[in-house]
Amino acid sequence: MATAQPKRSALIIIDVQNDFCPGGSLPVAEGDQVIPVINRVAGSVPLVVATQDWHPADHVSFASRHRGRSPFDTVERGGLVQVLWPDHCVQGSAGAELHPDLDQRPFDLVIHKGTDPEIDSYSAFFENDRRTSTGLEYYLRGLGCEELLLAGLATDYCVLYSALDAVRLGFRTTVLLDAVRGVGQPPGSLEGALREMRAAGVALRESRELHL
Ligand code: VGL
Ligand code: ZN
Repeated sequence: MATAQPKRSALIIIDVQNDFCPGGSLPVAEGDQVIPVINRVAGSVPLVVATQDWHPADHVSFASRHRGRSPFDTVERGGLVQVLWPDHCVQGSAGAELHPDLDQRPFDLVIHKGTDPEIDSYSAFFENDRRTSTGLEYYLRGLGCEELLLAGLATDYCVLYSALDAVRLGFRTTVLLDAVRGVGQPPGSLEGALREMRAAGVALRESRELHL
């Protein structure tokens, strides 16, 4: 279905929340440095979607829920490897709020993900079973969107999973390298993520290379 005036491209802003920025509970180095780049790009794209990691206090991804485990350990849950994290982005907490410097005025939609206590959800499109939809695919397609720009946190987790799902769903997908930062845990995950995205057909570009 196409609308009368399709909004062919969208910016997807992943998890630019206080807990992922310096001072937060799961800080990404230089996480806040993506904000000015994102604010600039968001003003020139017809459709802007932001995601918020939005976990219940007893979420399965929190190391605190697993006796004897520490953040960055891994456990297996229902056939999926789950990295354990410090408590972060608890629903309604200050850490879960979008960073105050992020300009929310151009946002068309905000999606909450990771709300099921028993499964993590890195991708903006699917929970980590890669099947349970957030609905974002239908929203974008319904508005005639074919091309996605991805930005935000973290390169090696939520941006990676979102980008891989986006190409799998058939969107032309670009990750804006100056508008993402990574966790870098385990060591090498950042380089691995870039390699995986490139191999899957995700374009990796600096924002100044865009023709907006
Ligand atoms: C993320 C770890 C846990 C992310 C979310 O936004 O990349 N990483 N939850
Ligand atoms: Zn999370």
